[in-house]
Amino acid sequence: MNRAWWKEAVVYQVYWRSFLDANGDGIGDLEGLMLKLDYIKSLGIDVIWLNPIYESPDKDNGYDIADYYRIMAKAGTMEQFKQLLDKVHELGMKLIMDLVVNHTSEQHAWFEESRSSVDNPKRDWYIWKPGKPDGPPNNWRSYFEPSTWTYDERTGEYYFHSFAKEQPDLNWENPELREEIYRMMRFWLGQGIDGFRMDVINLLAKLEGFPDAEHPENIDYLGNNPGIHEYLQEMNREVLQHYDIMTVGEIPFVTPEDGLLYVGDNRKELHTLFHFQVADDMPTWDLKRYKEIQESWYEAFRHEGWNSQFLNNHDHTRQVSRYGNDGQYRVQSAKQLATMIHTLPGTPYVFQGEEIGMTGVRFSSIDEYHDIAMKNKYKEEIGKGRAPDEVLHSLQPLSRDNSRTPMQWDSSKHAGFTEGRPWMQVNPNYEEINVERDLAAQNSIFAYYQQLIALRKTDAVMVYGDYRDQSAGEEHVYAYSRSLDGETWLVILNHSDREQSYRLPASFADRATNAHLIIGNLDRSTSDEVREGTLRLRPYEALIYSL
Ligand code: TEU
Ligand code: CA
Repeated sequence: MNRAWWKEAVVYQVYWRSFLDANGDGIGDLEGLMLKLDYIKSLGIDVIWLNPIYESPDKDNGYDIADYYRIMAKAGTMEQFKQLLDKVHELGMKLIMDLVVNHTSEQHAWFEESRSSVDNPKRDWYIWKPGKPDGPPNNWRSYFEPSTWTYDERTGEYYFHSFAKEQPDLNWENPELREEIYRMMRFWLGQGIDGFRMDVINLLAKLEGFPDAEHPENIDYLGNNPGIHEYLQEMNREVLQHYDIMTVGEIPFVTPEDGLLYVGDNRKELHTLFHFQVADDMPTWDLKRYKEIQESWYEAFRHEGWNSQFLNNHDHTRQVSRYGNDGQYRVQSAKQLATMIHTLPGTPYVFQGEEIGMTGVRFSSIDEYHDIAMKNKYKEEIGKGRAPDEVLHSLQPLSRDNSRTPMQWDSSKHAGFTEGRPWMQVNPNYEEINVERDLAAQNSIFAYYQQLIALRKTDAVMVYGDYRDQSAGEEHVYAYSRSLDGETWLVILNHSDREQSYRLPASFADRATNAHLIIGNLDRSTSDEVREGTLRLRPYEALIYSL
């Protein structure tokens, strides 16, 4: 396995609008992020991933870009961005930016031209089709709307959008458009950024002929279509290969085998990817499925390719609420999930607030939510005659806003996020869960993350070790080994709120006599139990032994 800095790195995702507001307008900003770089550094972070900061009407929180070369006023100025980048580099960290090139905002000048007439030179930069006599060109569903097509009266045709109607998809078949995107990428790389997180990058190529889908609700026809690898190889040739950067593709609907086509060493496309098998298959914790997913990705990427490990981000409900226990065992389970994410094969991601165990939220009215995905779905379901309360309750657990509430810095008003009125309500639990408290406490979640992350720097086995599941058939215990150059680590995780016991596999009997604890999330004073071969695990206990 080739070594690389982005394999050894730990990435921290900054959803800046909810991070820290420095000017009191209620919205986080670049200035606020600059004030907290030392905090991020102190966690041991190597790379910051910044969600989109480009000029945008903000229908989808910056994922609807109106100008790729400007920074939205809410975030700050280009001057501040340059300062931020310098400071990140001074601290020895790197910065990767979101690249959103599957679609733009409907307010992008390109789209305004494109929609103005059928023979505008930019008509072909987007996807236009005449409808069928009874409606849109096909029956596809979009992520955020019942149809991928919106009728535009000006020219009497429909335009295509994988997401909201305010987010028309670009037509990657057009070579001028592609060249224009590459130019923009070179501009940002020229500023000195260290890579891109590429938004839904596998959606660029559309299915030839836009045939009706048999199961329109699956929406998987939107991605991984023929032609995608040619685009990514061209992007690599034209832009990426000329820089020492990290590229991580957001790749929904991808299987491990197809994943390798995006990140295989000889493919000359991307370095690593986010797949969504966990998020899509596991609304709640499902250890059996999780083990299968890890196993199949490890097998596929064993000799080449590189995975990413995460359980939450700005689209997916906070992990301690969704996959752990955000009540009695919040602290234990937050540390336990971290132990897992940082020891599985791949680059680990920390989503802001995860490092203090921030939880999801249940607002009492739809008016307190902002997420366009949730709001559109709410309207659609109400339109079918369902009861508003019931719809609200059904959408709450996975609402994207669970992860978007402001960062909880301290116990002062609005959690120290803003001196103004926050754009989104803070989670009411901020007096109990906040950074100030964690920094002051011993054994905090934050301190545990620091220790885990530090291990990645000193112990290559954690990054490059061979993976092997050591818990086949166990219902609540996930145990696996990582081995490199004669060193073996055994990770043991109790995924339940009850005591469990775990017997070491017979093959470890000899080694176990020398076992010593590397880290654990609960007090454990001796290594006797593991040496004897059977461990009693307390609720959500996590242990790493060196054998
Ligand atoms: O998300 C795309 C998206 O919705 C999926 O990746 C989803 O998380 C996955 O299929 C699992 O179900 C990206 C951005 O992260 C999101 O915030 C934007 O709204 C969206 O693209 C459109 O740009
Ligand atoms: Ca602000």
